[in-house]
Amino acid sequence: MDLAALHDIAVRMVEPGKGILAADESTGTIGKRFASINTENNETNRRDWREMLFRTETAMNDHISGVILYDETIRQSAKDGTPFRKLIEDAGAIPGIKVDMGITPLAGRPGETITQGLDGLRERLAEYYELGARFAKWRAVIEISHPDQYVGMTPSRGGIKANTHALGRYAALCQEANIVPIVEPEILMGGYHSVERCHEVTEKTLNSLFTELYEQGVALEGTILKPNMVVAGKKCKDQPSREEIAERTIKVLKDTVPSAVPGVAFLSGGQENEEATRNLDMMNKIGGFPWKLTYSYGRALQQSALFAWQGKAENYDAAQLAFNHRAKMNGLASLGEWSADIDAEVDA
Ligand code: 5MM
Repeated sequence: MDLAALHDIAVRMVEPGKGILAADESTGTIGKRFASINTENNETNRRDWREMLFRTETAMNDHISGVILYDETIRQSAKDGTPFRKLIEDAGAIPGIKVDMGITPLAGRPGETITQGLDGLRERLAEYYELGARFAKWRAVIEISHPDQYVGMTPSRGGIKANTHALGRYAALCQEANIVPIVEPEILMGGYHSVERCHEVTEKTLNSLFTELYEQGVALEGTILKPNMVVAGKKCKDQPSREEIAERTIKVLKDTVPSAVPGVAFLSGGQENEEATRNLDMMNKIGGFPWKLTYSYGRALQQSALFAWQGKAENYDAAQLAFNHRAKMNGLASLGEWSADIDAEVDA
């Protein structure tokens, strides 16, 4: 393991004013996104969509530090034959790869899931390194049960432990292959739970995660955390203010994440575009923490571009404008320099 090289990549991934584009939707997930714009989920459409993103110059050059790719995408080329890897590198961004193989029910723990993909991971990582990947991503999914459910409430201690253990094993294998691991324990934000409950579960999960990373010999200097923000479930009646979200998220991170970690790149998790930008901005306006706080958004970076595109070549420019805009706004948020006025003005 070359720790200096891993640290260098991790620092570049959270460079000020930049963040990560999560374009690693599996074929099923991209199908759901395409269904929302009545576009067929075939290889040509997936290629055209992602080529449009990777060729958006201002966004890619100025606001995207790295792109998380899916297995199909890291092997794919643009229409003119240029490998996607090269398009990304030419924009000064780092190619990354999703290596988890999705979730399956966790035996013995009804209502909980475990992420698959450890078998054969050493060999897959070696191949992905050859294909140009310098960081990877593994997502664990933690779901909070309904507040009225007392028997079998989730997540259980065992469920958290199983998922964070897998994240630790994945991260150690990545570093052995000189690939920076993004560790993503996502507490889902659907549901009725309160912000207090999300706070409690996020704290337990991150505590367990950093214990696992320590016990499995993972070097934190070469690791990036991709967590959820501390929010209430979407169906909860009492929604916290942006100040409360920012303060609780910073508190949980300070209580659990060692300062050796170079950066925290949040997932958007179903937040509205502007909401995800605004919450990140608020945290950076408050400041006073040892790590860089930035974005690793999928939907919150892509959604407006997807709707502008509608699966049609004639909407290419409109889609690039929309992607540029969201990337620029999130770039500002990563510096604590965003405002709703700038967002509306530049959008217009
Ligand atoms: C982009 O979507 C990623 C892959 O999801 P699937 O394995 O379900 O296809 C996903 O892991 C994503 O990187 C994170 O959830 C963050 O994306 P959002 O949209 O929540 O910012």
